[in-house]
Amino acid sequence: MRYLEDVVLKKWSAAVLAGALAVGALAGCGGGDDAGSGDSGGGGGKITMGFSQVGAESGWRTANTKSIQESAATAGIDLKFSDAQGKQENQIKAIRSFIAQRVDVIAFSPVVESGWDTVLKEAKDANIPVILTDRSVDSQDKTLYKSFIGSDFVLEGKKAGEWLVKEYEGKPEPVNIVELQGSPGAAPANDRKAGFAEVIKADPKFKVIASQTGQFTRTDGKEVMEAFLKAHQDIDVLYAHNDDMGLGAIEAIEAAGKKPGTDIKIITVDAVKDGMTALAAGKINYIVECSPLLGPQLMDLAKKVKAGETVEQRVVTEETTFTQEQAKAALPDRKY
Ligand code: GYE
Repeated sequence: MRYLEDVVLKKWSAAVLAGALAVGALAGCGGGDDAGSGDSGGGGGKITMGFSQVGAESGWRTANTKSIQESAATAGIDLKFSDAQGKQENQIKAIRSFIAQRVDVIAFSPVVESGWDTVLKEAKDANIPVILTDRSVDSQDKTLYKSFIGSDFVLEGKKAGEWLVKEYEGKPEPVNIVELQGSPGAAPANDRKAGFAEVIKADPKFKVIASQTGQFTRTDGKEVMEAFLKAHQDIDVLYAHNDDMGLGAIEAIEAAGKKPGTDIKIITVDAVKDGMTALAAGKINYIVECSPLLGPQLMDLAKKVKAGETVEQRVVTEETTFTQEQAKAALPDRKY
């Protein structure tokens, strides 16, 4: 009995939901440019944005969340924020719930690159525009989202490699590198690895002797570095895909009686305050910046998309790199 009721209820709510979506879609199509369609944000009222965040794995992520929340408030956008705790299935659920709630815009930072076509099609069919922030997806159909705002992660990897090539210029001895990768399948992990590899392959003296994921977290960065240190006596360089893993690895290096920044040279990506502090203190040698302050541009894009304006498919974040000296100079004004 209970089971039957459940089934009926589920079927009933599915039908209502499907109906609501169809009505929403019709309103969207028939009404031309959405502006006056009379749903939650229509008629020039407050825009509602559903945002699905990756999680809270790093200092970068914390700064990114803060940027999005603060700029939504400043822009007068009603933000429905959902934390996926590093799981793609949670993001898909959140996006479906945003569709059911008929938000005006959906934005998300995809945990991994693949596997988004179905849910993105659902959003498109419901006439809800999607903006990708920070990380992209590998969908071939570019009409599934309006814009992607974020960094060029391949370029970041290349910048890391270029510093290394310069640092060891004129020194013919082999350079043994260990690599801490970001979370598996994430765009910044794939691309930072690829960009770095492309640059260092020009000289066979550079050898990546171990490469493993540290999940973009300090804890895993530390643990994996401990294992690297046990397995290899001759590590010259650590390339970590973010500051947090590098900071965890520094603890492991010090615990092993070695001097980070001197015995083992360290390159990381992000340039959050803790990373910059370690760089200024000589424990990291070089940081490639990746800006988490995407909130203001995202809110701007959302307003334009909602107003029916065409927006650029790709907005690339501007960023720089830091040496130890540059970190000392930049640190006092660093906001995150
Ligand atoms: O570098 C890392 C975070 O997607 C650019 O994710 C972001 C990356 C960032 O966990 O610290």
